[in-house]
Formats: sequence, structure tokens, C-alpha cells
Amino acid sequence: MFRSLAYLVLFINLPHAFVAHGQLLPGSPTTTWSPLVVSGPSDPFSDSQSGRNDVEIIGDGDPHHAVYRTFFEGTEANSFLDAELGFRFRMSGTQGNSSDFGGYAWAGMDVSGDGAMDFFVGINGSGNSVDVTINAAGDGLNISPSTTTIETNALWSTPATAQNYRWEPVTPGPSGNDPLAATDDLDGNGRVDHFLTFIVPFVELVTVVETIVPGFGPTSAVGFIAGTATQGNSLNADLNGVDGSINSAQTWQELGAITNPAAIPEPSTFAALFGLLALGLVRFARRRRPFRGIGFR
Ligand SMILES: [Ca+2]
Ligand SMILES: [Ca+2]
Ligand SMILES: [Ca+2]
Repeated sequence: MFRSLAYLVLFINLPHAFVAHGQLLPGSPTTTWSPLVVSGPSDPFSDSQSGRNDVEIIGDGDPHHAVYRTFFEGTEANSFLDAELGFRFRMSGTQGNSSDFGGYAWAGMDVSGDGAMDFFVGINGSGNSVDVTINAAGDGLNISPSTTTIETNALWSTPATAQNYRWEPVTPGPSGNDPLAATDDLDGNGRVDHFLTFIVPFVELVTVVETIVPGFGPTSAVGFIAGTATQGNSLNADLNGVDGSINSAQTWQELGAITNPAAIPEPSTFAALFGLLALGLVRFARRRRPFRGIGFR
């Protein structure tokens, strides 16, 4: 019985183990990602200023989170040379007759703990090519939607590829990219919802952040916001966890739009808990009766 239970717990935990020990995959199921939790609503439907489906962030809480993130610590112990940071947005659907993503999506980062945005990691699909970029926040206060801008010249950018970008329809169900979801049209607008996923090399982020936070690394505290745009220098479409309010003078904290400052990896409590539980059960079961045939050794 204990062996069966140990196998069951290991099986449940496998998706997390897969992500923890391999490069991030932009098409991996949402169960291997962590929701970007803010104190506001997940994100209302139809509150994007632009009216475009592809920049309309939608979510109604677990299991249909609006924005996710994930972190791969890399294969080089403690050096993080090949570590990666990824973000995933749930959007309302495609826009018009285009099947492509045609806007901007950004994860804003407060790396100095003052509630002001310092850098943005994002995807630019507005032109003929799609680029993954890291940009600095503008010269303003950057503490609220009305004071936040984004420098249009990227500090770092790379063309989107199948390894760092994906725009694809949500497929609910056990074999889909959203295993726990029951619908592919959460907002009921007749357009299949899409996941927008992008991944940046962590070392590139470290390089730019270290210009203002020396020694920045995976254990450094970061507060995140997320939003979309139809232009490159501001979040003019939809703010994650906020109903409308794209011109609000309320701070990101007052709006409940920023995550509590925390270390970037933030492994899900579920994964950590079940990983430890699985280890304990395996050890307990092995003590009672050694495993045969399968190599948990
Ligand atoms: Ca929305
Ligand atoms: Ca939809
Ligand atoms: Ca919103």
C-alpha cells in the first residue's frame, strides 16, 4: 500500500519534476506553471481599453488564472548561466482575421522594493517580426498606471523562436495545455482563448538589473505587475488584476496589481510539499520492502 501511495504521489509530482530539471518549454501544460498572484481580481473580461481580443487578459481564478510564470534554475549549479524565466498570459482570442499575436505583453518588475517599476520583460508582436525584449522603465515615477512608461529602445532583445515564444489556442482537459480547465472560451466571446508564452534567459535579466541592484540573483526579492499594450511605450490596453484603470493615479500597490516582493523562483507550495512527501514515502516504503524493477535508487 505504501509503495502504491509513493508511486501515486511521484506521478502527481512528475510535471513539476520535469520542469525543475529541463529547459523551459513554451508549450508545457499550465499545471507546470505558477499563477502570478496579485491581490486584485484574476482579470475581468472586456476591460481592455483597445477592444482587441489578443491583448485582452482574462481569468477567473483557479484553475483559469490570467497570468502565470515559471523559472528554470539551469543545469549549472549556482551559476544560473542557462537559467530561464517565463511568463504566460491567457488572452481572449485572436483578433480579426489574423491568427497571430499583434500587440505587446509585459511583465513589469520592481527590483528595488520601492513599489516603482524598474524593468519590463516582454514580447513585441506589433511589427513584421516578433521579438522577446528586456526594457527599462521610463523616466517618470513608474508607481502607478498614469506614471508608468517603458523605454522603447530595448536593453536586450532576440527574435522569437519555438524555444522562447508560443501563441496557441487553449486546449482544456488532461491531454491539453490547460489540463484542469473546463473551457476554451472562458469569456464566452466566441473566440478560442489563447496562451501567450515568452521566455527570457535569466543571465540577460541579471546583466541589466545589476546596473541598479548589484548582486541581483534568483533569491533577490522582486514585485511583478503584468499588462498588455498596442504601443511600445506604455501599458495602454489591459492591466492584470485590475478592472480597467489604465490611466489610474492609484499606485500599483493600491490597485492590488503588484505581487508581494519575493524571490523569483517561488516554487509552488504544491510541488514542494508533494516532492518532500514523495521522498518520505519512498524512503519509508523502501525500508519496508525494497523496490524491484523500477529505478528510484
Ligand atoms: Ca481583461
Ligand atoms: Ca475567448
Ligand atoms: Ca484588467
